[in-house]
Amino acid sequence: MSTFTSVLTAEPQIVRIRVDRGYRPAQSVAQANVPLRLVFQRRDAEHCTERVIFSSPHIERRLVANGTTVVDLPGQPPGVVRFTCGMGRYRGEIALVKRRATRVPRGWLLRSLAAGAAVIALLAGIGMLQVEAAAGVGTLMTGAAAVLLVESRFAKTRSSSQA
Ligand SMILES: [Cu+2]
Repeated sequence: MSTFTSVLTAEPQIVRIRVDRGYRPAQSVAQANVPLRLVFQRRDAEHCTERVIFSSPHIERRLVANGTTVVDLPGQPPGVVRFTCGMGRYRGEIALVKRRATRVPRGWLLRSLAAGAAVIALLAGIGMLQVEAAAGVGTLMTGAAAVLLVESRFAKTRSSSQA
């Protein structure tokens, strides 16, 4: 299904970060309260990036030069986890966000979008389309489309974490 049920499993979510005289991406978003697996792919052998230090939990790890190091973090409440290199020169952060509390079935959203389009077409057809009404329906449709977009992004995150 297209809901967030997969989040409830014990599987960690995975964020890949390339380390090459800095962190790419320097900013990531992950879900709060879900274990987080960071896969650092270090492409340099700089002394500077050898160690990575996290703000929460307060841990430090050594990153293999020109290799991959996995760092597992526990599920944590919403907030920002910051990490830096040993000297604090390179910085990165991961925003932990709450997943949507309610499940919104994709079918319902698609029907809402279709209904919104139908209403606009109907009102336009009988010459009653007011600017405000069109704006209101348009806003609702944009909102529904945004939810679909966010949902599919999370779905993508989940599926890539299975790889
Ligand atoms: Cu450094």
